[in-house]
Amino acid sequence: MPTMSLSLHLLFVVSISFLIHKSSGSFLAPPSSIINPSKVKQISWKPRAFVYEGFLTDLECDHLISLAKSELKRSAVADNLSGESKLSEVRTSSGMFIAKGKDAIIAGIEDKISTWSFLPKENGEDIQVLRYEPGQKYDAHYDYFADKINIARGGHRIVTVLMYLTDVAKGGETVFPNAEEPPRRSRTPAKEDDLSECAKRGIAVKPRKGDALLFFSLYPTAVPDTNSLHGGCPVIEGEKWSATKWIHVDSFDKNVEAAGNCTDMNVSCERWAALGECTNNPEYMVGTAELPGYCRRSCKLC
Ligand code: PD2
Ligand code: ZN
Repeated sequence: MPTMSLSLHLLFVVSISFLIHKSSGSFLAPPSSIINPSKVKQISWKPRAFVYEGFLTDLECDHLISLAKSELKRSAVADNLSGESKLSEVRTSSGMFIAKGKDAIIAGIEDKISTWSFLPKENGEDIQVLRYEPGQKYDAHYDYFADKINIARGGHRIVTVLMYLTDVAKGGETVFPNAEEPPRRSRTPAKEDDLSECAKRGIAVKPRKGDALLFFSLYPTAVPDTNSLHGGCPVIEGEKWSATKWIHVDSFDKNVEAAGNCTDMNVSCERWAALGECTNNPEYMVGTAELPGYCRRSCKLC
């Protein structure tokens, strides 16, 4: 390339990166909101699971922990039939939820998750931050639900993004006991000596501060993938902090907006409901998720 065009080319590259930094509002540090596909390594095809090395900055990890620290409560699990949240020995960590877009750092993390997963932010639940002390674990489970109540809001969970906020001296790996060893995987597995016995029972990811694991709980056909069974191995030494974003096939926010709007829009709603209009005239009284009806409160829908 002649000297003149090389310097022009360099000028172009520098100007573009300057503009990118300027548009993200930061002149000093490179914007952390950019997703770099070369940092993503596939660990399994059954289930489809990938690790992004350095997905979160140290600042983002520390921020999540500091928001969670004073709010932790013993973690619960959903009952398979009723969908109700209950305490269980299956899951012995402590955790809390951080409201979507709580501050600029949380919104930035949610932007990155959305870009990486190709799924809109509105399909995601609030981020759950978890702390595991020695001996604490999350037994093997599916992230998709078996009960109708939990599916009603946003449909099935399709993707989980699990972010590791600390290194863990020993144990605490996320393990997929049913995963099929792929003929070739692009991420070199951790050395056997570095893994706990629990992690050796499947394909495992060793927690490393800033790394994130993304896996699908459904096949592309939307059928639940039983290979996605996974667990958090007991922490043996040190403390593990992680943050989970569960993402659904549809909006997780839509129904909340509708529920927040739980009013009758006609003074006669109560009388009409008593006359059986909720069933006789559901288009007007009840409506649909997209177009809520005029008497949702009197029809006891919210
Ligand atoms: O923290 C983990 O390693 C873990 C493992 C399995 C978290 C979850 N599942 C989850 O939050 O669903
Ligand atoms: Zn899980």
